[in-house]
Amino acid sequence: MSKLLNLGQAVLIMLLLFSCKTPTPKDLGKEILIPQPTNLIATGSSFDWTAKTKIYVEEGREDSKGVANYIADLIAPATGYTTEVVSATNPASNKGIALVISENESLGEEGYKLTIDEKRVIIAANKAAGLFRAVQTIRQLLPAKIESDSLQMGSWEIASGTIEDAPDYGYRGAMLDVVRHFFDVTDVKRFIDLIAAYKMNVLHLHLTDDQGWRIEIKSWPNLTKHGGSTQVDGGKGGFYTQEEYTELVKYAQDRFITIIPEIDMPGHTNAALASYAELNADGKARDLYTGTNVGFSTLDANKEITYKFIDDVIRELVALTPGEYIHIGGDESNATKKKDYIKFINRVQDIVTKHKKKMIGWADVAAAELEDNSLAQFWQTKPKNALLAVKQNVKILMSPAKRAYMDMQYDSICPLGLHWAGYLEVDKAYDWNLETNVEGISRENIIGIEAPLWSETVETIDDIEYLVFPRLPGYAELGWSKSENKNWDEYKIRLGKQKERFEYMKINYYQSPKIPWAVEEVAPVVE
Ligand code: TNX
Repeated sequence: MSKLLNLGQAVLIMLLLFSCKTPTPKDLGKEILIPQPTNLIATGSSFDWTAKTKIYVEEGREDSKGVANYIADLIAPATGYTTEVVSATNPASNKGIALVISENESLGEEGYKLTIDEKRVIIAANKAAGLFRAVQTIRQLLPAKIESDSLQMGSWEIASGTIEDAPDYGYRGAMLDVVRHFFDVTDVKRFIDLIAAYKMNVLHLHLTDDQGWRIEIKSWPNLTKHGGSTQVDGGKGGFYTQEEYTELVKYAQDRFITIIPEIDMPGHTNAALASYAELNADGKARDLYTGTNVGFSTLDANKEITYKFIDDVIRELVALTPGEYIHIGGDESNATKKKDYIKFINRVQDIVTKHKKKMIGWADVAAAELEDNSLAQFWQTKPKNALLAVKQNVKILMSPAKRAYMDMQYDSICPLGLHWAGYLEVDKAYDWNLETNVEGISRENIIGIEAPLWSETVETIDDIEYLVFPRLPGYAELGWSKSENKNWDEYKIRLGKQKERFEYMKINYYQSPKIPWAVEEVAPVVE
């Protein structure tokens, strides 16, 4: 049997190697891309990625080489190709694929220019992050079966033309709650891969809450030892060692994604309060908590040990965090007196600043005196707190629960999720603009978009995928593409044509009845 398979594979590879054909006419304008790029010109032909195609990078550019290896590895299982990555003084002078850092400032941090003809694919960007985003476009220009993890019959043609593209917003993220249910390193890497495919650049990890503490803090070991030992409904919980967390940070970095860690406080702290008696106002350790209520726990704003504890936690976390932000939560501190809450947030902001990071908090933190470079994350159904933040000249991260909470059920029969902010079908999740969502919060106040996934009802990676897909590509587009180019009736057709891609990627997606699910049109093959 295995001999037979080997023979079959060998024949397939021979066919692919020796098939020599004239370029297939293809219309770049008809290709399905999410997010929609800024500018696209089609030239009616195609580039054929064959077993002989090489990827050229500029000599000494390890970052470009990393991107080249990433796409070479990504296409390997389906094509059977081992695409060679070659360093060259002038990559674009060779036939094949060239990655070029052009230092063209107008392309910004993540913009790119793709020039595709019959002989070359030239990917130019100002920074390696732009090359990586461009490679996601290339991925979507290849047939859907490129996503398969087993050998597929080619060919692997990319429609010709040019694409010039750059994101509208610099912050495009998703949040994963790894507390209510714990997700291991493998699951989080899968989540990172999925958001990377749609050009997102931030993963916010909600690492601590009432039900668990999920990041090792060496100076306070009981946080994970005891505080990490359970989860919602009493499962065994879990946590990341600092080494595992570093591995995640690196995995994300290789995909030009920044991990923003969140330590939620002063509320949502039962796991810490259960781990260390001295953190409680009455000096008594709390019991572990496996329910889903919110708003009952609080650190004591009036005890010095509280700030010593936070300083240690932030110091250790900062050492693991290359990104510029630390998220300090600050939501639903219903058990904290208002004056204590304000004092607490002000002091925690000072601690974050002392460790040379900027603070993000859920918009509730706007009750305190925020620094100009802090961020407030808008989530509530009413924008009162977010407007208070704007008054303080603080930028807003848009995550309105009614539109952007991926843990909201799609409809009343959805087997997973909550509905306190309403049901959230795919159309409602897409059909809004960041700039017009709240009166008084406009373009200049907004840093970007983040779609959170809370995990009270979410237990497995399949559950994650069901709630995240197909809403997430829409959030990615809301952050990337200019709002004047957005239109639900047009978008839903593009989304529907992702069906095969989702299936080859083995994504457990929700087959929303709002979407005209369809297979991709196969381009005519000219012999
Ligand atoms: C509100 S959003 C919360 C979370 C819950 C979520 C469930 C926010 C800042 N707090 O603690 O998990 O609702 O949707």
